[in-house]
Amino acid sequence: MASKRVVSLFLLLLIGVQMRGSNGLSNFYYGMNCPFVEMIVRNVVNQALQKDPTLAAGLLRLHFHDCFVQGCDASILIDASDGTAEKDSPANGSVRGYEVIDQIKQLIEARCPGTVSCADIVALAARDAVFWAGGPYYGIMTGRRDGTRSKIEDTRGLPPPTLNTTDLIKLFVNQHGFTIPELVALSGGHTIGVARCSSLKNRLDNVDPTLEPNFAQSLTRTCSAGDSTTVPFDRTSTTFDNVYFRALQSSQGVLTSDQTLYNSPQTRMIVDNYAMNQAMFFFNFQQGMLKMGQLDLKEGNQGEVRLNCRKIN
Ligand code: HEM
Ligand SMILES: *[C@@H]1O[C@H](CO)[C@@H](O)[C@H](O)[C@H]1NC(C)=O
Ligand SMILES: CC(=O)N[C@H]1CO[C@H](CO)[C@@H](O)[C@@H]1O
Repeated sequence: MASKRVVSLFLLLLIGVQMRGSNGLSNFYYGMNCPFVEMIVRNVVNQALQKDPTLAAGLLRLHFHDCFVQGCDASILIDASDGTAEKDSPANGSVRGYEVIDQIKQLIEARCPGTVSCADIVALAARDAVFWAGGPYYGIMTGRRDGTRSKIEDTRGLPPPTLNTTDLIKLFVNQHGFTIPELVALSGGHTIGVARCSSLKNRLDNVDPTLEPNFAQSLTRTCSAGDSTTVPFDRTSTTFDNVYFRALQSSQGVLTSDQTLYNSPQTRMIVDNYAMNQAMFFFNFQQGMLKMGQLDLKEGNQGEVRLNCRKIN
């Protein structure tokens, strides 16, 4: 049995090396023409996070927002002088980490010009950020192409914080093909980072009965300082762990879309499982991230490899 598994693992690896999937991704995509790409990304991410550990959350969210709008094509990085790009949407307010991506891109362009897409850099940086914060490490395929469209109106596809489980399932499962355990695990991305009070206002104006009363009071006190005040998603907001799910169990989820996962019959048991078993959370998070990193990729030679991540060539 064991040897059979080893053989099939080996075969899978071989296939991965030699074939590009139908979506154009492969392992070792840059193996010949930019072999140091993963090392460069890791070094810059590690340095940036050593200076500012809260940026791990920024880099993870950047990848999520990129992939959910027009696929993983780095469209979120585009600057528009007239304020009509994806990043100008209120839904993108507070997205962070753009400078880290710029820095990585610069170093990579110096070594292998015009070779590595910004979309791949975003995916690799998110992976390394999760690992740096204590989360799982997973190998990802590369070969994404950068998009040439970035429009504020496309951000409709991003979930607002007020969604309930029914609507989250519509978006993640019906629309994007994730499983329900993957939806819950990906929401666990909120194990790192913060939300601005504007994102949880809906729960404080008329206090949401699914909020633990003392926690509600403390949020109200914090948020009296203004809409842009931030609150951590859980009490270990720079560590990637399963404390987020324990917070949900004690009605201390920050967003409506967080707490709903514990309060709905379709997802409650999954939250309980992840709260008890961090390895199970990590495994499903990793599966979810692999899927997310391959959403709606450009086919064949569509798109481009952007030279400056903020500008279409
Ligand atoms: C399930 C639906 C989701 C909703 C409704 C949602 C919504 C939000 C909102 C409202 C914020 C706070 C923004 C602010 O107030 O500044 C936020 C932050 C964040 N989200 Fe999500 N999100 C979702 C899924 C995800 C997924 C799938 C990931 C990644 C796997 C993710 C990663 C993050 C991270 C890391 C932060 C913190 C960012 C920081 O500290 O700068 N979210 N999310
Ligand atoms: C979820 O929210 C939608 C509106 O956004 C509402 O129509 C639906 O009834 C809600 N579902 C549950 C189970 O509360
Ligand atoms: C990073 C960035 O450009 N964020 C923008 C997101 O949208 C808000 C509201 O439109 C802008 O004020 C931010 O500058």
